[in-house]
Amino acid sequence: MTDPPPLPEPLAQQLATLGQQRLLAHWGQLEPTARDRLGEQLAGIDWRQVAAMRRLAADDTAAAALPVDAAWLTAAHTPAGPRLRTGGPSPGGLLTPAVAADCGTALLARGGAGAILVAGGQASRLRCEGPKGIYPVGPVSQASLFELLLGRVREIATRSGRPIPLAIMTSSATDSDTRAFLSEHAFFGLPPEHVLIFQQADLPALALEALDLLLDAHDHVAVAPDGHGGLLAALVAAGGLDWFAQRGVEHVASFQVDNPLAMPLDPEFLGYHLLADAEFSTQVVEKQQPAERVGVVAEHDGMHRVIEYSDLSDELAAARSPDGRLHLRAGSIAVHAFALAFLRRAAAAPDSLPLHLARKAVACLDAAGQLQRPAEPNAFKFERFIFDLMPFAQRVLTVEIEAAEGFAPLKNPPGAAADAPEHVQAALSAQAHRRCAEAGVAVADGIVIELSPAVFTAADIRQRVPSGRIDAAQVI
Ligand code: UD2
Repeated sequence: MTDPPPLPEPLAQQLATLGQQRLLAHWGQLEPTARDRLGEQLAGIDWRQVAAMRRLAADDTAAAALPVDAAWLTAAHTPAGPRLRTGGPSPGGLLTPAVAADCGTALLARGGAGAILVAGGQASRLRCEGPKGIYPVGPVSQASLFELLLGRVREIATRSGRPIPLAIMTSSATDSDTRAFLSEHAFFGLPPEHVLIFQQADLPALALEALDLLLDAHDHVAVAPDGHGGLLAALVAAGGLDWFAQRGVEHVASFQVDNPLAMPLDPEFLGYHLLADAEFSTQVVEKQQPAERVGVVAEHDGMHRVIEYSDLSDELAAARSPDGRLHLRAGSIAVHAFALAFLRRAAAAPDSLPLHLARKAVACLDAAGQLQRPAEPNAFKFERFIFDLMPFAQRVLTVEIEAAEGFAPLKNPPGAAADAPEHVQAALSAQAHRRCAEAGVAVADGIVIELSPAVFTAADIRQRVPSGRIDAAQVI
């Protein structure tokens, strides 16, 4: 038998410099296609970035891990902003709900709004097979997250009379299944020329102590998606900023695939964003309990930031204002609006999105080449967070929304205490009950109902329920 071809020299040298030759432990036994796969993966790794990741992990003290210095955080407070449907701080009387809604409607009507759906996560907490977006959550229809969210974009575009270009971010974990699912369902009625599917990058995991890369197959390095912050670089690489601009988009709203109540294209929200001339606006819900797993928007010294829940000390998370509300209570639900020009500027700035690291249990081969699935963290994973762009924005606006109206995240498997499918379905049905009550439609007690994405107003409901009464489960 002839020896297998060696790895090309510059790459072999790179591995040797970083002491990572053990990634080639099985090279000699690999079939040619498997060898090509590993060779290609190794060639695609940004080794300068790996060196930076190792430095970051080596300095993984509590202080180094904090995205801001402790003094900034201690002095920070909750920023003021308007509240959806009820207005709020209203300098010059500009920020009224009606004026804002008109302004956002005008943006939609001139085709100036686009959207980005973030759908690259691995859904590890939900423990579902395949991308989270295909998970059925419609309480009556069993419609998937994708069907509900894309349906809403489709219906808003129809009402506006203009398409809403939608970019969907996938990852190596979700890309092929997402593409197959969406094309099988004809993009849920969105015009294919106004849908751009782009894939975020992966980053290798590093072993906790040695900071070495890991194999999770003889021909594959253990990697994970680079966090939702990966969207900026991936969007640029896919030509997405130009794609939006060519379609006349001026502002882009982003939202997460796990929240079927998300309302990124709400005209009033977009209107506040425009009237405030904000480069980065974000929806927040009032955080009630210190333990809620949402980041908080904080402001100090003219700068806004999102502080992730895991980065907030117990003491700061629990601090309360004299009125009894949490001191840092602007809970981030990851629904943002960006000026497209701001995204361009941020994309051009080096290091606008720093790496965060977390200790995770990562499946990997042991010294004998057997796959192990550790129960405890054995590696660092690295991610970028899109909200880290906030300090780069000239003007940031927070818009407070009712959690019941815009935030029902699917994070956990059935039976979990919170954010499980049954909680999401209950939230969707409860919203439908409230809308029916407002429309004067009587719904029998205990009936599960659901709003179709085409329902916006009380008049829509009355038209769909001419009898004025609902006695059995139904999609309105
Ligand atoms: C996120 C926020 C948290 C709060 C909460 C609301 C972060 C770090 N935390 O917490 O502050 O807003 O959501 O629901 O953002 N995703 C990707 N690629 C990745 C990783 C994630 O597309 O590499 C997507 C994922 O598909 C999901 C979303 O980002 O739609 C959030 O990911 P998560 O569930 O891991 O975030 P979580 O719940 O820790």
